[in-house]
Amino acid sequence: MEGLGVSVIEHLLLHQKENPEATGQFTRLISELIFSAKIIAREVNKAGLVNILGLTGEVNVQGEQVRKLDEFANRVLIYRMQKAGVLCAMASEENADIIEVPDNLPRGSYLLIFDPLDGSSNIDANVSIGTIFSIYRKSDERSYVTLDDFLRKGSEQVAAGYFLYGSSTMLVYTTGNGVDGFTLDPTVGEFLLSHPNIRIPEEGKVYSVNEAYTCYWDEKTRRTVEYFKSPDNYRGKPYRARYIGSLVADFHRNLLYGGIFMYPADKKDPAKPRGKLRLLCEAAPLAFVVEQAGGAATDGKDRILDLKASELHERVPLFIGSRKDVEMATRLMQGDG
Ligand code: P6P
Repeated sequence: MEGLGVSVIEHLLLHQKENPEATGQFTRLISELIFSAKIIAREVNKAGLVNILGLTGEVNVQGEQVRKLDEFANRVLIYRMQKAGVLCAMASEENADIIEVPDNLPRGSYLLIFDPLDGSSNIDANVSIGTIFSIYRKSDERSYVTLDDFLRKGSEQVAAGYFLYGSSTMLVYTTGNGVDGFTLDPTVGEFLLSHPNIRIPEEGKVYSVNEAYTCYWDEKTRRTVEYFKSPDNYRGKPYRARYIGSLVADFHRNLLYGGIFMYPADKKDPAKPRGKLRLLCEAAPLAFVVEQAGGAATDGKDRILDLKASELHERVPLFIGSRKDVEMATRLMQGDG
């Protein structure tokens, strides 16, 4: 029936036979993520109206000032996902260590890694921000969880995606059978299928990078970025510069329109020689999404999904987006361009 729309749970069940992950447990996991995102979206959308903006005065494991919405989103996700009965443990960008499900609560066989509110430095300016999530299945029958359960290759993810809190609230995710986008219809409180089978254009017209750091890049990085600004690239004209400074917003625009997002290694912070973005809760989930949409993601040398994290908050350079653009950037970063 026209106009009634397909909710994300209906969509998941419709494709149940294609999705080995679309078990009752997995559907419950996605449902709880959605419920959490609706609560977060409610606060994000009224952030300007209540005193939830500004800083808590605390600092998170990344050494970044924690804004109240960051903290709120983290608390909502941990609280709801612990009660969902589908996880054995989780990890948050905001927490130094893994978060186990308490013994008095039901457990499942999934592991969840998330960035509760990425782009938080933009919260006060009403710029789009997002929640990024990555889902693994526990790889052994042991009842207990260790850090090693999380230090996996991104290719082992069973699902990944993000919520984007912008002009509308969207959910974009994959279970390994392509990428679908859902938009929250606030009048019915449901995420409805709005972008079925998203495919990223093979080459883009946009490059996204913070060029304020040019002075901190090595020569290969500078040459790679210059390529996209030059009329001598394979398009024969410069790419357009677009950089929001909110990863989910920059990624989502490039996913729909085509383009490349780059956060290269730089020398601005000796504590972060591999750049600012995290492998497990940012690069790996977005790499799964972009590859399932026909794009690519590398660290300037290797495929992101082939990288095995050695620590929970490992950082990684990120070149992600349209396949041809990422392949060219990676060749240039290897001095082969
Ligand atoms: P910079 C936001 O803090 C974030 O983690 C990503 O959302 C965004 O892509 C990046 O940092 C922006 O970093 O150094 O350009 O301000």
